[in-house]
Amino acid sequence: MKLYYSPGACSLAPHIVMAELNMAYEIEAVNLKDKTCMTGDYKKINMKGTVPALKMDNGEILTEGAVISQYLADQKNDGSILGKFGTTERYQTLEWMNFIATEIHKNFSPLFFADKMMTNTQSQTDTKTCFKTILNDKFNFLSAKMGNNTFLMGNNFTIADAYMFTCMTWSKFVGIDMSQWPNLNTYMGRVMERPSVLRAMKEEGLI
Ligand SMILES: N[C@@H](CCC(=O)N[C@@H](CS)C(=O)NCC(=O)O)C(=O)O
Repeated sequence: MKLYYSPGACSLAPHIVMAELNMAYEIEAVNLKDKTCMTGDYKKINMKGTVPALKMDNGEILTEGAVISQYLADQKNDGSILGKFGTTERYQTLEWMNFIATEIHKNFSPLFFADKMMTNTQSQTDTKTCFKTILNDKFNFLSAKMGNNTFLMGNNFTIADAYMFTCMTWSKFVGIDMSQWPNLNTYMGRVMERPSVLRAMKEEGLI
């Protein structure tokens, strides 16, 4: 299978999942500015023009990162990074995935887009302040909920950790200081040490 990605974008999460599961995979970079990839017009692969997209072994394309990670975990189906069908653990992991997609990931996006989408500098500043405040709230919740847990689901690394870690790496680009939540800072360091995370980050040229 092949993952279409942009370095450091949300596509890093399924990339980590593929590495974690030791799958056979290829990756292809997408230029998100002009929506091109090695094979030409990326919109012919994913009409949405966003990453990630996964070309599955049957040639079909799957989009939406949270679902791609779920699909990848189900290929292995050993319950290691996503609980098996019917278990509470599975739905609690998916609960995290939904939270990250809707409450973390998408509240980062305006921090990247504000300068491009608005010409008025005061509007840019106000927009960024608004979304940073929202994210601060989410990280306060996350910090309290996690306490000293090793990973989001306790002792086991799951697809939700791959996604949460990916979003957290964006904090340094938008001026959110993660050191104000020492347990989250430690968590990021712990995830970063995983061989799968290092491998995926190296393959994207991030380290
Ligand atoms: N709903 C999609 C959103 C993916 C998304 O926002 N991808 C960003 C990178 S993190 C992107 O491709 N942005 C380029 C654009 O919106 O033009 C998902 O969860 O996979």
